Amino acid sequence: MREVSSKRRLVPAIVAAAAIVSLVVAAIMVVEQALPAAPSPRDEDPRVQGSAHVKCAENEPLAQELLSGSVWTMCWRVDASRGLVLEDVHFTPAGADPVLVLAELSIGQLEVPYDTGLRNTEDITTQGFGGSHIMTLTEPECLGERLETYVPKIGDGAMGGGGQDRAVLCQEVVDGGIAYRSGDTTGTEVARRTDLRLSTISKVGWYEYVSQYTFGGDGSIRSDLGATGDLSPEDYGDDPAHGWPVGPGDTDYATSHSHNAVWRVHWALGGRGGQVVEQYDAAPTGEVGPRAPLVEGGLTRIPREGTAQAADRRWWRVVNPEVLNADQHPISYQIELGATTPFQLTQDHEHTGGADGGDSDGGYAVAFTEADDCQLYATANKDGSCGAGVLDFAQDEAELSDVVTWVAVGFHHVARDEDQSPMEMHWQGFTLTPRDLTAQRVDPPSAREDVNGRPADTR
Ligand SMILES: [Cu+2]
Repeated sequence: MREVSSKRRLVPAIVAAAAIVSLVVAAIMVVEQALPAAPSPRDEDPRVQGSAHVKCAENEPLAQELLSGSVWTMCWRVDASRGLVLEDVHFTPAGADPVLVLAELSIGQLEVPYDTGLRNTEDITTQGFGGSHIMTLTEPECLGERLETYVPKIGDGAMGGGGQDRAVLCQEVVDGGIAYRSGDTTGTEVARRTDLRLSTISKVGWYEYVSQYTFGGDGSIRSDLGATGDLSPEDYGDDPAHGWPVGPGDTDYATSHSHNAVWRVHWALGGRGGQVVEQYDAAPTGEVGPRAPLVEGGLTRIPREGTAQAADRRWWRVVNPEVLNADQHPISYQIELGATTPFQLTQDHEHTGGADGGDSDGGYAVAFTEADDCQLYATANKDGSCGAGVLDFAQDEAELSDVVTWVAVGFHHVARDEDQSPMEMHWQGFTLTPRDLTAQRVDPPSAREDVNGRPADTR
């Protein structure tokens, strides 16, 4: 884009010159445009796949073009424990080559401890979001396409018991609202956006959970867990410190509890391996400038496995330093938690602290571990030989390259009268946002195609 900008600055001179000169210059420019662009490091990198034709082990690949002209492509399957598992997730920005973003994305645990201390469940490892718990979808649950896959009746089907093809995945294109609006003296640029939304419903006890992944036309990935169904009929008391009265008057205190969700995000940005993790922090320096307080921010590399806490103005990113966008910036994705309820997984109590930046009680907002196909669950990991959970996985502080991020997002549920009945859906989740994946927004309107950096007329 820098080359394009410098040509633009030539335009007034060309207009002012003699007609024959401008014709010659224009001819040169046409020839230049017809030549293939010099290959960028991204084009040369063999790990960036030349097309998003993914091969999937179980189901046909999903592919969806959005209003921005960008395309998402990926594989999907249903795991007996984790439910919906998305694999080989590619984003193709409008007019550009596909970029592999994630090797895999799924939930890694959902525990629901009750505030009285009398009950706790680990829904993913004891019941599971797949198998008989994943619901067949009907029209009210899915206005888009309902996709079938084989679902065993018992566990993963290894013990027999049969199964059947059922429509369990919803693929929808949803309105994402206003993508941008920007008016100036030459006019107003405005566009809406559409997003690809994939969802499943899993019934676990009295709760019914919606696993929802929203792939934005802008390259963003939003993971959400929605909870509906009904309050557990067994979990009522009379202590206001542990519940909220949902019956008439001072009766029927539904016990408060937490929905502690941890997602497992296995990165493959620009190809598997070679991923670098960084934490960004910014803080006021204490100095005050002529108009405002000074704030300083910057990146710190997280070279090894460990955990990290949320803090004001803090975020993390996973970078592939070998793959550059057209601005010569390394491509990356940012992990954004928004405001969430912090928690400590019940099974992590025995641990004394995180390996890197975690607080003393073992809780974390995000954890980074080196990928291991045996390390699938944040707690109660089924194959104990490689550790019981995230804190075990991170304990040897291995160097990070093939990175898995564990994202912990809690929801402390204090019931209210409106939760009966059925309960209105409540949501918790996080967003992965592209940072410098492309040199500009993926779909600039033609009038803004040359805006990349400080506008030339203000320099
Ligand atoms: Cu709840």
